[in-house]
Amino acid sequence: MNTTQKQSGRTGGWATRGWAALAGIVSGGLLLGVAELAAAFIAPAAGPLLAVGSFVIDIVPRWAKELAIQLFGSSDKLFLLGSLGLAAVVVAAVAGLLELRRPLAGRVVFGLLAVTAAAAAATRSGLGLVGAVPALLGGVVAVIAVGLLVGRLRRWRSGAASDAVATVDRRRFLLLTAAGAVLAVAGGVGGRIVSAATSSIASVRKALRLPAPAQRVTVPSGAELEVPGLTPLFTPNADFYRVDTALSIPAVDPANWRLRVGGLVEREVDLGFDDLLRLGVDEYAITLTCVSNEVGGSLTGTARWLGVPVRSVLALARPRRSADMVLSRSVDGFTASTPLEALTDAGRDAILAVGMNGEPLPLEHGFPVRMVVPGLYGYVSATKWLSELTVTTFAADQGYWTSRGYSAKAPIKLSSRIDTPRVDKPVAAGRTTVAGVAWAQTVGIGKVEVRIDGGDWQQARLSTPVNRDTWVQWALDWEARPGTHTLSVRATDRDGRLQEEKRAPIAPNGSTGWHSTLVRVE
Ligand SMILES: Nc1nc2c(c(=O)[nH]1)N[C@H]1C(S)=C(S)[C@@H](COP(=O)(O)O)O[C@H]1N2
Ligand SMILES: [Mo]
Repeated sequence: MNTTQKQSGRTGGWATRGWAALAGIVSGGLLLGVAELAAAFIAPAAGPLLAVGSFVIDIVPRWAKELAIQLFGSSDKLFLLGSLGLAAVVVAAVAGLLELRRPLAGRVVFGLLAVTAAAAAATRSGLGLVGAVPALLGGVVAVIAVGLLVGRLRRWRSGAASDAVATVDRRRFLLLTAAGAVLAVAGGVGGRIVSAATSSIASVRKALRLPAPAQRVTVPSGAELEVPGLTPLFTPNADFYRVDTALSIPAVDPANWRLRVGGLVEREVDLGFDDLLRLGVDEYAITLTCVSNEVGGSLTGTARWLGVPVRSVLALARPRRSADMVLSRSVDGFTASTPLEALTDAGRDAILAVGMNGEPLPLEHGFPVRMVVPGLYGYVSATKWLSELTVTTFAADQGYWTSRGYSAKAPIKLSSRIDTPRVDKPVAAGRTTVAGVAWAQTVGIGKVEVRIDGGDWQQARLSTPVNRDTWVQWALDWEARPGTHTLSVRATDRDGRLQEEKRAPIAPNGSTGWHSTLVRVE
């Protein structure tokens, strides 16, 4: 074999391209690894994956977000990060190939990637220019790495005057690539370890002692029907649905937490965590519901919230007459528009919650302070990681989801759901119990009816309601005959209004329709 053959056969060959792609992937790994490590010391949100991910969440169209929630539920963010990671691998491989074809081309790609991620981090994380540092550092390392690795590769595959020299170049390329890969992984893992060690918020939360409520929720007897498969009256924190746009959970230390109340007020107010608690904490049972909950869906849950009435805080600021809305803001930029009267009405328990089911709020549910307003969908009321209340008007301002096509005002719609039996679990013929939950926050459930196949509507028995803001459980005994049956449910609230039968999608202000399910009896 002579040298010229070797040259054309090698640099253009598939093997060479494979090595170049690998060099690109290792360089991309170095970009991420170095940036994540640097971000661990600065702020987790400044890591390129999270920064670009947050940016994507804010710009993707509504249907894509809905689809993601529908397909992946609470794992929607894992899916997003996975897709981004996959895309990063592909782009990095292409950058390696480009660098092989034309020196500098791959370096330019990594430079552009780093600048994009840096811009996303600077604008998204609220960190400003500091947020750009990790991605830029990672970018510099990746640019150097891809130049070096592909340079070596080119020498190995083409320049060799003799096989001995080729062997040396080959060894150098492989060694450098392996070293790069090890460094990339070490950077990523190191970043994780450092951020776990420095994110002490979990331990701050654990150590936090909240005051005992002056008034506790009293649970009447008969509030819980004992039916296997039925949703419990209070949803354990670990099972409580989670919906938010936050890729990394904001870390807010109650010691540094401030709530600023401003806008159309007589007096601006700035409260710390203890100031808030001094206004008086009580316990409230409230069923929270997401606008994205489909008919029969599970994006709803009930907790005993420990909190302070929002009206106590607003009373300090004294809203002006001209105001009709409060825009609550989270440290992560999310906002919700809530009618002012829903927050000042003494008959409605709108609260700033600090506790959930006997514990401080879990980090993912808004630690240390969130809003909870009975009767309004979460996106217009339940701001987590709360930082600011701006008293304003619906004419002047709008919340996060309103600018993305959802209604500015969104009361929760009267609804009911069958929990058992389920379509995927056949039941034995004979006496069985159909059961589920129904909710009409602020009004209360008056009646729940069940229809089996084409039969008459039969009235179900109801659990004793805790209050008008929580769901009730319902149950109906049924003599099940073998075969396939259709069960349907509908509720009527305490004002005598029947649940809407007509199907409506979740956008722009919540689904409607009676829940039905198929059951196999054997
Ligand atoms: N900061 C922040 N708060 C938020 C959201 C969010 O995306 N960011 N989502 C809202 C929505 S749409 C709902 S339904 C509730 C869900 O609260 P949970 O996750 O505690 O169940 O939080 C609300 N508060
Ligand atoms: Mo929601």
